Amino acid sequence: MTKPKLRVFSGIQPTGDLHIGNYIGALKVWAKNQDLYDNIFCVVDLHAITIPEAIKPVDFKKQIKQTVALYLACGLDPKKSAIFVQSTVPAHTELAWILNCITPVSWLEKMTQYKSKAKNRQSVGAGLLNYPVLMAADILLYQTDLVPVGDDQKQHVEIARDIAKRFNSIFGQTFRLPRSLIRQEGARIMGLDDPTQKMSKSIASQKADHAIFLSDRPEIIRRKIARAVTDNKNELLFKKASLGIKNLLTLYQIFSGKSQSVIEKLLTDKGYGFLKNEVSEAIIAELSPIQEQYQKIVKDEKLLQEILNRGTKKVEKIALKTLSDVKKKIGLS
Ligand code: AQP
Repeated sequence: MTKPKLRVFSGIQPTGDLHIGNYIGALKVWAKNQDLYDNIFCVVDLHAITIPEAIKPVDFKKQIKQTVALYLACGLDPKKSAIFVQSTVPAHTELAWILNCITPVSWLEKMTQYKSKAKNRQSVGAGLLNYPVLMAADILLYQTDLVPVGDDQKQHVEIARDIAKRFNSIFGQTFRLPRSLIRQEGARIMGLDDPTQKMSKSIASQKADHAIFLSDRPEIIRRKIARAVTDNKNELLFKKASLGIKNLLTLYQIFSGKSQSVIEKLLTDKGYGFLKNEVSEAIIAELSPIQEQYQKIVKDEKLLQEILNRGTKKVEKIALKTLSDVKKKIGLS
């Protein structure tokens, strides 16, 4: 008998144009591994409203469709992966409430992303603090084995596992314990303008040269890479390079598909200008077909809606089964 495939669940917030960090840390891994796993991919719209300024009723629907179109353009195949929007399956919020009741606030206050997003805000919504509990509900609802994410989300997968363990130990075995699936190279792509900061949508919305978006035209990509932070050492070895150069080398490795040793040989006696040119062209070569596909798919609203409806229908059954087990365990049904 063949062993059932491990279940994979992951999601991205529809908070605007996606950048190459989202692509490398999440989308590229999702698409590449589709044949290996039983895949569920979500557009996590309820997470996107944890920053209240991000709620724009008109834009939001459009951004959800654009995110789904990007999923498809990056290679997600609806025959191999269920794709749906988080808020269309109410079991996510219902389970999140139950998990909220067993999660110590002290665990949530320790989350790095909460601390950095809450910093410098006059008022912090409870949703921002509870974000990891909703993410735990997303993951646990589908009895997920693996969560492919960038390195910044590792702590949130760990807390989902801790919440599952806590629930199981109080009420008896209910949830499978999830693990993160994080790539070795490129798990944390850094900002081009500041390689001490993770490349992020929120910084990119304020700083023009911070990130490369999946929709950027070739000339914009070349300009952003040309302006990326370097140094005056001309050190092009992966182990010795400064943060900005290491980031460019990593981008080159991922987008060219070449190994580190081949890249180091190729860059012998070359300068940063040469590296930047190679990086730009490698990114353009990979993003151009994705952009072409995206332009075709995004116009087909009917197809996008059909894919989402099918995805919702498929995952709903799994979600309702888990929720029903949980309710029985705690005496709610
Ligand atoms: N810089 C990055 N390098 C590698 N992976 C990354 N991810 C995000 N930034 C990088 C991964 O992309 C997925 C998208 O997650 P999200 O939409 O929930 O956004 P996020 O993690 O909060 O990161 P963003 O897109 O940069 O948004 P903001 O500005 O809100 O922080 C996740 O798998 C994430 O790990």
